[in-house]
Amino acid sequence: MSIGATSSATSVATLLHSETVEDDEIADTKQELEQGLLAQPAFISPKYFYDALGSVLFEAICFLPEYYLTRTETSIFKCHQNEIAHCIQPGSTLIDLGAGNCAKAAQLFPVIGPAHYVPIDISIEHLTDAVCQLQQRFPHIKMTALDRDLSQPWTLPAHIEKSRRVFFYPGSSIGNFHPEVALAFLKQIRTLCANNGGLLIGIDLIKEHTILNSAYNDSLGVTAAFNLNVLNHVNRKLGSNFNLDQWRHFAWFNESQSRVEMYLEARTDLDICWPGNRRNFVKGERIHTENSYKYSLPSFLNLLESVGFGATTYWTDEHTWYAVIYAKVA
Ligand code: AVI
Repeated sequence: MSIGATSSATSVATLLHSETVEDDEIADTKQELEQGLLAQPAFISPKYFYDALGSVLFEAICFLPEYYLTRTETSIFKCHQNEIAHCIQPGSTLIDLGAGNCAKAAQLFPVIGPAHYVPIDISIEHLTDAVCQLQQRFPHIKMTALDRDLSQPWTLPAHIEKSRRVFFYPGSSIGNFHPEVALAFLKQIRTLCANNGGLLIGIDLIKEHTILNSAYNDSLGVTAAFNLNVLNHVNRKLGSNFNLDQWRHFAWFNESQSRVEMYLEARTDLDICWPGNRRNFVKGERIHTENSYKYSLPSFLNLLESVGFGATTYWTDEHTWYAVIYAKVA
């Protein structure tokens, strides 16, 4: 009886604590969105692309003929799987950063044979479903799903093995960080690798501008839908009154910054309101939603070296549009 009383008191305390944490998270999100919308020029963090619909739209983008990144990376993994397996010995802890539906890592399981798989993503619902299915296909691999916002400082729980950690960061997601943030991110991974780990990473390379521009302006308009959908997500989080019909998708390769920039452009003068605030946009004014940096292979290898990765092995496709790199701790 007294045990019951104690545990129910504990569970009420736990519930109240988690409700407070949730309230804090909601307040932080609102503050972050409001700050971006009131900034000059306005911006929305690309992490808000990935609500349930946004995650599905991104999966569709990966199948588009113009979006060469995914299929090129997949073909590099396929062509060079033996060499990749040679770099990553079996029995490692594979930490999948921004795992999504876990499909990319799952393709590598038979090749690199991890002992422990640790997928990390901002959207835990999406991740938990994927991990449950994966666990049935690979019952011998221990799996631990973690929710983390990789655009904020993050850590790994103490129970994740320190030795032989292999971080997996495919899809050129590093390109969505400003280079200074990318550097800090790589430094953190280097620290978490301890002394016998590594990083398997995919990066999109600088190439002809027409190819880059069409990858982010596909003819079916899926990237436009992905970009516009962020406004639905913002409306739900902030209580704002964005109407998607009043905005258009805009993306271009900014050569001087070596990045594809995505924006939402107001089709007309607009008054956007949300509880406690508002902002006017004039026709043609833009909200910046994403940067996708493109690197040269030497500059990215230098970056890896500068944060303390030693031997790097890399593989590219026949056009040198994309690179997969395995960087070992020095
Ligand atoms: C997730 N990330 C690497 C994609 C990219 O290419 O920057 C997101 C994306 N944005 C538009 N299309 C795809």
